[in-house]
Amino acid sequence: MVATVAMTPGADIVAESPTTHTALNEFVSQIAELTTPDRIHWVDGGEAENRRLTDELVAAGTLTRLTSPEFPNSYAAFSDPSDVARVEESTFICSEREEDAGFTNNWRDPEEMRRTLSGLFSGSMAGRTMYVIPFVMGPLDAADPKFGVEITDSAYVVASMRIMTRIGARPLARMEELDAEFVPAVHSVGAPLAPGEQDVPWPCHDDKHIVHFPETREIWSFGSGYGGNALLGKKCFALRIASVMGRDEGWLAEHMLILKLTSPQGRTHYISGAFPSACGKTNLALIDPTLEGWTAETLGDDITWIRPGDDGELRAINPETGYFGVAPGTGWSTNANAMRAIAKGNSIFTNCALTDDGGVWWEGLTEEPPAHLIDWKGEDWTPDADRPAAHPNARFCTPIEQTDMLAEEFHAPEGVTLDAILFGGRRKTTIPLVTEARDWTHGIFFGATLSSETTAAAAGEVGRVRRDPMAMLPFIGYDAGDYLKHWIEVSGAADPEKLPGIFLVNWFRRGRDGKIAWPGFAENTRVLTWIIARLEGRAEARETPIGLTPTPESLELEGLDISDEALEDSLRVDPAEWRAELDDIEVWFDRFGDSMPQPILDELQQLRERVDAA
Ligand code: GTP
Ligand code: SPV
Ligand code: MN
Repeated sequence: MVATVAMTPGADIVAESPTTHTALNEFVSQIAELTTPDRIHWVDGGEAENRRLTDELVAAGTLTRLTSPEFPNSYAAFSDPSDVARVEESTFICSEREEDAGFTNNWRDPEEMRRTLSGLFSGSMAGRTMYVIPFVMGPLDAADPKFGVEITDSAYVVASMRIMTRIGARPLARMEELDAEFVPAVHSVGAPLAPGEQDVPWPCHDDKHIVHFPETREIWSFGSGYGGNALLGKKCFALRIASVMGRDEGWLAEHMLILKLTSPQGRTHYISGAFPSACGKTNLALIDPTLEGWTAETLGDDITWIRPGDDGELRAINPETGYFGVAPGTGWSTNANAMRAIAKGNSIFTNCALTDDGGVWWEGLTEEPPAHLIDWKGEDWTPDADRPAAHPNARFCTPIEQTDMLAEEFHAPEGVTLDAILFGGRRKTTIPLVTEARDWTHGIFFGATLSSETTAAAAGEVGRVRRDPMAMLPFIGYDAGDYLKHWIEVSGAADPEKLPGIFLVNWFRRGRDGKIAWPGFAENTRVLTWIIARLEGRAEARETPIGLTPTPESLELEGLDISDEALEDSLRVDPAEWRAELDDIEVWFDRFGDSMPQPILDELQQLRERVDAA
């Protein structure tokens, strides 16, 4: 395969291209003409290429090679301090009609945005290499594989995409064979180099634009090199654009983990869960059950595509192949499965701290910090410093195949049948540990009203309660009311008997002592087994105005370190708290205007009546 083409005057991009895919060659030619890179490199995704790119990134100072045997074949990256998380304010949905973007998105007129983008991207790759990354989201042998091509001027993005999804020669060959459509995704850090100009380790630009054209299924990202802003297969494609594809084709693209649980009797259950960013998906996806005889295996930790199957069941796949997990809080005591995967190496750590022995460290990796570190900003750090050593949104990027507990169904293009869907948020008050929905519509109401305190995963204030429907607030690529309608419609295409149960969970509620009441992490096993027992008709539940909650006796609590008060605090349904919650939900629903589906409004009305009667 042709690797790199120098863009000398008169270079024939199409003749030098490794593919006969006409639309792809046209796309690459157009973007090269617009962004004027020095070279074009077609990414094959192989070992040799990766070695060369990482060597170059080390030479450029973007990556630091880790020498500690605890992190084999792994690298640390440090971003510009201004480029550390998704930028929701600078993320745009440019549908033809404003109402198709809905109130949860920043809408811009597509024509106006195209003018802005052609200004921003014009010459933006000068002095740099333009990488062409063919990729597929989900297994390559899927019935209808979803291809994309990311063009980027960041080798860090190439190395990260190689971990996060299936890239390179194989998807390209299949794309060509099928003459398949692909999502064109253009990414530039927005830092052209003048001849002879010295590069910086983390080039980026203050004027960030993360742009989606839902009708033409295009992505344009400018100015950021970080995570969801730059790895365009992830949030931009697999959630925002895929949600629009799913709306048109009858499936769902969701911000969910997928977990397989096997009971002591050998019965298997598949559970997906939507929690907002930095609210516990990766931790739950990698749970080590604390109850005898139960085993957990994972299929995914961030994104799930769900389609009605041939027999009326809902089937789920993970379109990704890696973790881009929150590092702080990840350690042997909280998430040993993640640590085991990380220990196998082949990882990129971004905005963690460097240890003196050539490893990385973040808050929570070990109980006691090392005596000296280089913090994520490159400064000396000692435990008496009054700032964290790793950025709160520091991430590990690690291949999912390094997970010991990976379920073999991860590779199955047909996916797995979901038995339960969890919606969860980070709430200090109001929301009990677990509540079962009475039926599917009630469950969609749980999703529609999901709320959480904001985290460091996105730029902006941390700790403010915001509504986050299905944990998809920053990722729904179209009108939020239409999205809820689509959830109702997808269930209509399924067998009502086979619909998964829906449960609202909250690991973060505070008790009367002000501390998080529920031990959480691995002990969430006890919530999962209650959920499964409910699905199998084996567990008691309390009828409350908001849904079905566990009686203390129905939870398997043996061996759990929790006081009676803390347990009561985590399970409590408080009518006064719920009256305040209802007022807030009403304000939230008003924002949907006419697009809120009537069945969800009816749920609110019924909840109001039940709470008033309590
Ligand atoms: P994104 O990758 O941003 O989508 O995040 P995520 O939803 O995968 O969240 P993750 O599992 O990485 O957890 C984020 C933070 O929540 C970490 O600091 C965890 O330590 C904390 N956390 C996760 N599960 C629990 C839990 O059960 N209880 C408590 N108290 N904290 C938890
Ligand atoms: C999230 O914010 O939900 C993430 C991290 O998973 S990012 O890839 O940056 O979107
Ligand atoms: Mn996420």
